Amino acid sequence: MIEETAEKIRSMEIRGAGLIARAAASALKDFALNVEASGLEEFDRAMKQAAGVLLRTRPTAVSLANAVRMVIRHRAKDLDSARMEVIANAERFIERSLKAVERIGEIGSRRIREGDTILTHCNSTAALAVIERAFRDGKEIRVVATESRPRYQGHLTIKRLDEVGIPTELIVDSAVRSVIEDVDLVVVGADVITANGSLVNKIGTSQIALCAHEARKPFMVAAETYKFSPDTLMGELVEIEERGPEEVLENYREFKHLRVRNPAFDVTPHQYIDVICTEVGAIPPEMSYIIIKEWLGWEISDKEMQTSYFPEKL
Ligand code: RUB
Repeated sequence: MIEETAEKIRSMEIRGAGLIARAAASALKDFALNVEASGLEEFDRAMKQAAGVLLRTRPTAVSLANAVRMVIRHRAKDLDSARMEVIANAERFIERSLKAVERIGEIGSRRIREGDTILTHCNSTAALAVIERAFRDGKEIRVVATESRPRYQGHLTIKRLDEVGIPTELIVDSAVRSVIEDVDLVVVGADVITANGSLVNKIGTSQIALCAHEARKPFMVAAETYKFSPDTLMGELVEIEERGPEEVLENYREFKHLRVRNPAFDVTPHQYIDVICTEVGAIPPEMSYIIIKEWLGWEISDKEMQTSYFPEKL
C-alpha cells in the first residue's frame, strides 16, 4: 500500500500538494491498521520507515512532510493505543484538509468581483475552490488558464472549469504578459509558503507574478496552513524538484551538446504577493511566521523544533 501510493505520487498519477498530502495520510492510516508489530517500538520503527518511503517521492511539497509528521506523531504508551492514535491523526488530517479547501474557497472568493477575469496557473485544488465558489455565488466570471508545460496540468484545470461551466481561455505559458491587461487578478495555489512569505509553486508562477506586479494586478495565493514550511524558520532552503529531461524534449539523447533543464517549481518573492488565503483567514505574506507559530505550533526559539509540534492545532 505504501509503495503503491509512493509510486503514484512519483509518477504524478497523484499530484498537487493537497492531494499528495491526503494520499500519504490515507496510505499511512492503512499501513498503521495492518502492520504487524510485536510492540510499540517495532510499530514506531515501521511507521517511520513507511513515512520515509513517502517523503522521498517528491522533495518540494511541504504538505507531504507536514502530513506525515502530523499522522505518525503520537503520545501513546502501548501498541494498540499508538495504532489508534495514528489512525485518528490520519482521519483528522484528511477531514480538516478537505474542510480547509472549502473554507479557502469561501474566504478567497470574497476578493473576486462580478465580471472579473481571473488568471490561474497549473492545477490547484485550492485556487479552483476560490474560482468555483465565486461562480457558484452567482458572480459572472471568466478564467484564463495557462497550459503549464511541460506536464500540461492546465489541461486538468480547463477540463474542470468546463465541467463547472465557467467560460475559460487557454493560453501558452509565454502569453501571460500579452494578456495580463485583460485580467483582473491572478489566483494560484502553493506547494510551499516559506517563513518570510515567499511562495514556491509550479514553474512559471514567478514570471506571472512579475507580470501582474508590473501591470498592477492583484496576485492571490490559495494555500492551506499545512503548506507553510516550519523548516524554513531554521533557515532551511526549499529543495526545488528537478524532473527528467524527457518531459521537456523526448529525443534529447540525439543532441550531443545539449542539457535540458526541467525545474518543476520556482520561487515568487513575497513582495509580489498581495494576499495568501488560508482556511484561518486572508493574510499578507509577511504574516506567514504567525501561521507557522500559531497554527502549526513551531517556535523560532525552539532548539529541538520537533518537540513543539502540536498536530491537533491544524
Ligand atoms: C502542482 C502545483 C499546484 C500546487 C497546489 O504541481 O504546483 O499549484 O501543488 O495545488 P504538480 P493544490 O502538478 O507538479 O504536483 O492547491 O491542489 O494543493
